[in-house]
Amino acid sequence: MKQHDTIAAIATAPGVGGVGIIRISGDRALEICTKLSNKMPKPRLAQYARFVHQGQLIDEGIILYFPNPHSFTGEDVIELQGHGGPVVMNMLLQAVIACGARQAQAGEFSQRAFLNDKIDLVQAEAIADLISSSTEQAAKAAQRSLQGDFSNKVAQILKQLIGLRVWIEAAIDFPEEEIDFLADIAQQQKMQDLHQSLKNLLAQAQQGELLNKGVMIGIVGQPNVGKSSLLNLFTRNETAIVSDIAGTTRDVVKENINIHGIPVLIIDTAGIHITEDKVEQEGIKRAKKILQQADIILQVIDSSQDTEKQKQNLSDLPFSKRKITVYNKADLLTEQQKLDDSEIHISAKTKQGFEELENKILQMINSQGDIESSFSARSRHITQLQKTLENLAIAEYNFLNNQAGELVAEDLRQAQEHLSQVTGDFTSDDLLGEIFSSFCIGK
Ligand SMILES: Nc1nc2c(ncn2[C@@H]2O[C@H](COP(=O)(O)OP(=O)(O)OP(=O)(O)O)[C@@H](O)[C@H]2O)c(=O)[nH]1
Ligand SMILES: [Mg+2]
Repeated sequence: MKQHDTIAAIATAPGVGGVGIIRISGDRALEICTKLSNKMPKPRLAQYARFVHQGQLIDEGIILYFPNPHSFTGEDVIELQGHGGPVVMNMLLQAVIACGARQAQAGEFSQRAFLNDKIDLVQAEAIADLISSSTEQAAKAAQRSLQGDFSNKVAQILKQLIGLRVWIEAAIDFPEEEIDFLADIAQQQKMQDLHQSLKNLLAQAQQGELLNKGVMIGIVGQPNVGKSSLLNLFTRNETAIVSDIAGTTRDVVKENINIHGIPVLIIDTAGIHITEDKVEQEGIKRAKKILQQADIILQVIDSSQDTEKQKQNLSDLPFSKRKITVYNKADLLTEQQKLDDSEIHISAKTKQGFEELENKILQMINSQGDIESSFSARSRHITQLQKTLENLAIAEYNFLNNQAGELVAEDLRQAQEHLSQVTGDFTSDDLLGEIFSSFCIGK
């Protein structure tokens, strides 16, 4: 799909830097560059130039020219590298606009790369995720998506799905052949394999989404059990006030950390108990809200007090999410009770058990195996994969129960449509607008 206007933006981060880059993409990129530099740039060669507009020297720097289709956007692309000051960059951008370009919108370069088939939607989103990744692991995962790890898996499943559709459609179109669905064990097996591959991909994508957006961990428990002390262990700082007065923490305390490269938002909350204090009541209300939003809950128990009673007091809470019960103050115990897998003894005071707790959290996040090979994903992808799986499950049910071929075919068709939306083969303009508007300008 060809875009006819030429777009331009400052591609480097706002602020002061050694070098600043203006990126121009479109049919008029070369003409604009020649007007400003009085030079005819050579493809893929760095060339020194003076950037002059209306007789005024704006800056001097380097020109890079990437002729279509071998450029990021697939169009003619020019990069003007000048001095990285916001004023000079802005003057240069205004001159580029005066010569015939228009200011690019957020994500418009990537959108053009997508529309010109240089990248698919998953890869375009991976670019934004790579730029905004907050840990090394997240950046590596985004890079793997950008290199096509996720897209290739989708393409593989799509191929399996299309193979099945072809067979079913043929069975419908040529009824005289009397293809008996149930009798065809090979097709049954293919359907089951497809189902399994899709389930695996969904699990990997869910993992990738966690790595991309980060994990929210909420610390909850009764007052004085050591929640804030635990938060401070995670942040390796005195982030929250710790005291022996019950009800010290009254508000939600949030901090961004990373656990072995996984971005984590860790949240300390007010101790949950029955109180007349209005401020504490509000704090408890907020703590309960965190319970519903967090991906993982650390339920902290003071092991030097009546542990059963504490658990009982917390039992009304909506712990629907993954939960680890943390028996804190283990240093005060002479004997430790035996615990199951989702429980752990620690001491926020001596740090005993803390590493084990971090590992438990990692296991919980990394239930799909190797973080080193996971790719980044977004909730949009998860939704589409889930919808694909739903349609496939219905198709499989109808297939195994020897229902009309048309029924199976329709669900397989819908499954294919949902799956194609992941990489953007079938995507509405509205959705594209929504996706690319979250990008930064110049990308
Ligand atoms: N011996 C021992 N004391 C601890 C441990 N963890 C916390 N404490 C003490 O327990 C008291 C309460 O700790 P906090 O971290 O403020 O507890 P909290 O759960 O945040 O309390 P609220 O904010 O009031 O709900 C403080 O005096 C801490 O020093 C531990 O592992 N061992
Ligand atoms: Mg506290």
